[in-house]
Amino acid sequence: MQLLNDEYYMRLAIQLAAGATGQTGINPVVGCVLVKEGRIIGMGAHLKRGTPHAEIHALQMAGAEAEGSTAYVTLEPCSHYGQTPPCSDRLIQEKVKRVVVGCSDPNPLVAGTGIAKLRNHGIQVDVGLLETEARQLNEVFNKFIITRRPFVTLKTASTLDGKIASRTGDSKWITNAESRSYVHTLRHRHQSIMVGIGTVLSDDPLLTTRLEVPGLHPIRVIVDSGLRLPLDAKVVVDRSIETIVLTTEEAAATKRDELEAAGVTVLACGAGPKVDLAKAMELLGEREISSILLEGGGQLNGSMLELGLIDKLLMFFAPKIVGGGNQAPDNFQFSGFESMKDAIQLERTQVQQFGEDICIAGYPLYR
Ligand code: AOF
Ligand code: ZN
Repeated sequence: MQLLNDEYYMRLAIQLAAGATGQTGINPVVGCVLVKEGRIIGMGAHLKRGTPHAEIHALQMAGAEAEGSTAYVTLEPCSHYGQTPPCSDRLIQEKVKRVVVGCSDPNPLVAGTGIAKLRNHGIQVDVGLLETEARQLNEVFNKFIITRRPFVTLKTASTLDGKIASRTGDSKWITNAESRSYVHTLRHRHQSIMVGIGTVLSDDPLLTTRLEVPGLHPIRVIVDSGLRLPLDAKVVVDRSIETIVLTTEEAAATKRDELEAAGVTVLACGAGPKVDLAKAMELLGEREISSILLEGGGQLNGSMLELGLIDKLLMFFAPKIVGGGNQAPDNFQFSGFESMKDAIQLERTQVQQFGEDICIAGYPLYR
């Protein structure tokens, strides 16, 4: 049983924010709970970029009751004019008495100025309640707002011996139905999904979100140095969401024109012969893609890891062993390290089970 205290309301605000993960684009998810005299008088979450912030929804619900209340907000109230006016001004205007903040806003346009403004108007501001949880909600936003580069989450699905197919190429299915449906939730939560051309040629996937209830489709990003993408591939023919092909400046202009005529966006990343993946991150960032779910094959996974472009790993393991040596592809293909001490280490690891499958999450530490 949870105690009725500051933490109780902040947890509620965190839940409200978390529920909107995946639908705010490059904006953070934020939750707000307004409390007065032992009662919740307003609740809100930021639901979509360009629409009101969490605090505004909560204040709207509270109406005149907001005067003298306490606001629990997962993120520092903003102080700038973006697509919407500053929340700190509105909290001051509505005469809120105290504001409890989960974590400060890393956006250079805010970065402490929202908190300072509230304090300058005599509002008590307590910062850092459930800070780790509040910050974790926005790991994508926290990176993007500073670097303008997408946060990349690698998802793999392999046998316990790290194989993503048998030696004959069979891969249906490795993980169980529960794991696979969670992957569709992950697709909903990411702005884009990235695979290599090898995956498209061998599986002809659709790469959309298929769940029990409708979800959002991620923008499809295909890494295809030689523009081998067939015009009749599902990712070209299906128009439910944009498809972006990452290629190089030396790719054949005629194929490029054909793909563009079919509605595909083609981006040249470097001179070639291989796609410059770091440049690709820059170009996707410029298009306001802040999150990528990487579902690559071993080659793309290996290259992305080697370049230090993966921010988080979610590795699903089915409790089976298929063997096959070099003929059966691995999770990662790259030249690797001579010494174990140089291996890429994950930190903040977590384990989750999906039936008999195991998912290991962690953040790679690059030296
Ligand atoms: C808040 N509450 O619910 C959110 C905040 O273009 P705008 O007006 O939507 O502003 C976006 C910025 O505002 C975003 O980058 C982040 O710094 C902050 N988001 N702030 O007080 C909210 N979503
Ligand atoms: Zn705001």
